[in-house]
Amino acid sequence: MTDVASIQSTMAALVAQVEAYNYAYFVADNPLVPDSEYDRVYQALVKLEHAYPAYRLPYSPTMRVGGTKAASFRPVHHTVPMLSLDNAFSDEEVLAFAQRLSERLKTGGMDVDANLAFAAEPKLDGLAVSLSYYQGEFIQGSTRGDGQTGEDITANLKTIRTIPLKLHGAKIPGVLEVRGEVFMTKGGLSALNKRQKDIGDKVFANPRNAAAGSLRQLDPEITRLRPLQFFAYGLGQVQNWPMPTTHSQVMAQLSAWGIPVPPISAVVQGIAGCLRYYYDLQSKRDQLPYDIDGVVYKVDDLRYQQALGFVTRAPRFAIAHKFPAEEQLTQVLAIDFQVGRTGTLTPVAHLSPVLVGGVHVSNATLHNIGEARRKDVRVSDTVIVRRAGDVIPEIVSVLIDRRVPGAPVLELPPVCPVCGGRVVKPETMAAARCSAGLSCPAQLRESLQHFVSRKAMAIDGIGDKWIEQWVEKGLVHNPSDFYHLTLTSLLQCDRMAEKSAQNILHAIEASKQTTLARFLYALGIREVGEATAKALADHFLTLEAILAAEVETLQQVPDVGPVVAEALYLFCHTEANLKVIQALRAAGVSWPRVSVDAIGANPFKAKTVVLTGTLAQLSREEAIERLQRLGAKVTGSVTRKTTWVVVGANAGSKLARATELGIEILTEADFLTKLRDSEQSYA
Ligand code: 5U1
Repeated sequence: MTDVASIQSTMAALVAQVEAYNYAYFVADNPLVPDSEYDRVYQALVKLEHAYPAYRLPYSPTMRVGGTKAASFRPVHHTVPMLSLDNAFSDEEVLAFAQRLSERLKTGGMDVDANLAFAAEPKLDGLAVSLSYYQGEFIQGSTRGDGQTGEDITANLKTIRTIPLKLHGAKIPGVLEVRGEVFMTKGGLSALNKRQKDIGDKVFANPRNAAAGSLRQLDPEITRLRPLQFFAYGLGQVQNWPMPTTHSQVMAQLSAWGIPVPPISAVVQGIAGCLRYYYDLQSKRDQLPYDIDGVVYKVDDLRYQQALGFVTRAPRFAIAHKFPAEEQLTQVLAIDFQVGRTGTLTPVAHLSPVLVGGVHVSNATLHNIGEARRKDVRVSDTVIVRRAGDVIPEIVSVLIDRRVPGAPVLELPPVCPVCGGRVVKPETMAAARCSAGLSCPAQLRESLQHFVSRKAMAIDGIGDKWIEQWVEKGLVHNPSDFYHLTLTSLLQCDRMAEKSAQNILHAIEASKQTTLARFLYALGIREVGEATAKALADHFLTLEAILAAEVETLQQVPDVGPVVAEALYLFCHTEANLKVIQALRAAGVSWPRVSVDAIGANPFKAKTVVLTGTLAQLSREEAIERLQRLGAKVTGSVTRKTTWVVVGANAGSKLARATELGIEILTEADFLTKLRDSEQSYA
């Protein structure tokens, strides 16, 4: 082989290798090699191309970067127009579509039965593009534009690594135009928005805007940094290719050549099959990594497609069955602040009612004052409201150009809107809080609801309505007052029957026997959720020990960091809280006390242990199981919170780390003695 031939063949082999790695990583989601190997091969290609630029292949993956900045986008004429789709918004409209199809086919002499096959596909919420391949090489890419003329965005499309620059496989047509959608995954969008926020740039309201904004960049270097993806949905111009007989076969062939197609497409039978596909995908919609706004049904048989033809801008053989929109425009009627259990002020926008994703929405959360100000939502604004899955409706963004001049900026109320208490907002926090504690009726109501809830004191039969009445009538000022309710006081309440009152009193009485973890959780201490309450109870064993602990001591508990420790310390050193605790205990709330003997006998309880090296007398699994039975937490890395590091043969870096941090080290013999002693007296 001549030198030139050898350079060219090495270059072609490197190109093929990098593209194979790209395909496996980006399309098949199944990486073939670690990143370091990818980088090595890629750099070898870059080096060779740098040394011999004349032999650089036009479809080399290095051509995905470094496109020059354009002054504008050139127009591109679509020889085969890029159509759009008719929409159906209900099952009835889909049935009418099917009816039209079969009538038209019958008139044309084709008698189709009710089980006509349809290709069913997700309808992605992105931007339609056309990719032109000549002899298998990607030569041009364009937007849809008005369907007849689009814009040349070749350089930008080349940066999308799932779009093959060269098709692989057999019988590739001389001319092939692939139509499809460029989109951004939900994860890609949130990562991009985080980056945008960090650099103070504008964030995108949805994946569609993000995809469109990214593709219409004059500088491909910007597009390259955007996490764009592509799925094909059909063909434009094709030359020198024996067409398969169905759309699904076309899609399978595109996939075989390396073009990404949606993995959740299916061939279904009749309209019943279409609707089943629709409802199935609708129920999985939230779990998909990308946004879809409906599904598309296409008559699968290409002869039927041909016979059905087109109306002005849409094919007769296909229809988009849209999901109920998850975003709608509406108007902000008012914004008020709701006060939560721990005093947090949450701005809530009251909206002109709209149907979003099939549900009536008239309120949306603005999360906190920081977020409301970032979005700059004002009363009278026209806003995009969004509801996805079970999530509380939220305002995505404001249509600034529709703002009424002079609409006032949202201000934090100077005092709590419920109790008039002082409102505080530390500079570093996004949320503001009412500082009045339980003397604020809103915080009191929420705290009482929390106190009686299932995972806290589990007092059955006390609904929000009763709590509201008791607070209003002054029967309950803090959780300990539940334990002083009497039949007489309960019967003063509207619509309280004697039987219900007795049931409530019975449930209150039964709740007195509880556990330390439940009691701690029920107190509603800021930052102390159910798991933290359990960890605290396991670690300290007694309430007195928790109340007496310093911030540093509290932080020895697994998963308790400085923020939780500070909040807990503050709670334990606030007079009003101590009084409530005292009153609860005086009313008879109690839990089994752990005897001092038991504490002494079980040194492993709530301790964090790391095992390192090989133990001779018991397997690692057995050691972990026995430790966990004694209430220890076994972790994989040595930190300041580790109590003991058990060292077997050939211990390595963990032993060194333990020594560095001054953590107590147990030999296997020490460990076994301690373990057996504990098991005898405790397990
Ligand atoms: N999945 C899918 N989306 N989509 C959009 N298929 C599909 N087909 C389209 C369009 C505009 O048009 C062809 C039927 C021409």
